[in-house]
Amino acid sequence: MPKKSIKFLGLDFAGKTSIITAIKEKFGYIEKVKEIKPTRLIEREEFQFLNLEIISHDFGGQVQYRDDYLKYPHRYLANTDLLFYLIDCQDPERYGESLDYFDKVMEYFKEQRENIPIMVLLHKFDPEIKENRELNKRAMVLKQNLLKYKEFQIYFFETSIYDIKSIMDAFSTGLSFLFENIEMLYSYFEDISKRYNILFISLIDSTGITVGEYYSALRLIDKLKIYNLYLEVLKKVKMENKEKYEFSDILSNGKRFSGVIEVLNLSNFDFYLLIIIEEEKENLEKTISALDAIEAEKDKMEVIISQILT
Ligand SMILES: Nc1nc2c(ncn2[C@@H]2O[C@H](COP(=O)(O)OP(=O)(O)OP(=O)(O)O)[C@@H](O)[C@H]2O)c(=O)[nH]1
Ligand SMILES: [Mg+2]
Repeated sequence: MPKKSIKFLGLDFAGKTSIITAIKEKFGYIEKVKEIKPTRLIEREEFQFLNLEIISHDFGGQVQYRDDYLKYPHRYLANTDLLFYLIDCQDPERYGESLDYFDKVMEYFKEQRENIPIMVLLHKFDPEIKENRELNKRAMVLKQNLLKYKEFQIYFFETSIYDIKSIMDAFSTGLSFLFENIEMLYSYFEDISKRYNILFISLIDSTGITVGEYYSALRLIDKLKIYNLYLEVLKKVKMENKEKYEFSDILSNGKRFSGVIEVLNLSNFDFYLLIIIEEEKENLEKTISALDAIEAEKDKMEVIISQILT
């Protein structure tokens, strides 16, 4: 099985161990997160994601450890496939220190000519302060500061442990870079979304990591609603050992949607396929036949997944 090494870096107290815990648990982790102690040196963990063996490294961020990493960067940073860099956006007094650390880490990758994907997480962007102007201005400045690393593909995310979707989005996007042909799935989803008027389609692995998704003009609030619904349904599907689960609800614009979550086995891996379509008023049959038509596309999905995994 191919091995991939992912690393979480950032200052102490940035929230690295917290988000790793959130990713692992997905629900009911807040109490657990509150008990997390500062990480000593590096915590290594292994998990499987589709056909990849992922080795995750949580780099303790206290200054004595940072000094060590930067003194022997080759020992710590060589063979990285994907980097998550967390900045505590609620602590502007330490932005300078964090940018300085980031700079030194990037210096190493630059010297090695390792053009790895970098996910920068502006973390602790909590729901109740998301709209705060001061915070958004600061986030903008941070992003501008990071534009100078032109040779790298840097992606920004605003994350919070109080919004599991924000964390899973950042994590899933990062992992998707580990697959060369992932674009195939994206364009396929875009294509069927247009053909069947799909509002949202997502292929999720059995541990809750999104492999690919596509959504047409959905408001954030609706995305969150659908994601929470998905988590709930996921619990039910798992507990009741169901293969398929249908549901229906209302969007923030008052329109009704129908959804289905289905367990699919593609290329010998279990996935959940989540599809949301807008309900045709007084024409439920049309909605149902659209869902059936999408189901008939499974063979195509199988082909695409197998190509991505080779
Ligand atoms: N408000 C808020 N607090 C958070 C969030 N994520 C983590 N925290 C808090 O931030 C503190 C530090 O979290 P850790 O996960 O231990 O930070 P770390 O980056 O692993 O720290 P080191 O292990 O020392 O490098 C804890 O008190 C968490 O509860 C978040 O999204 N919002
Ligand atoms: Mg930690």
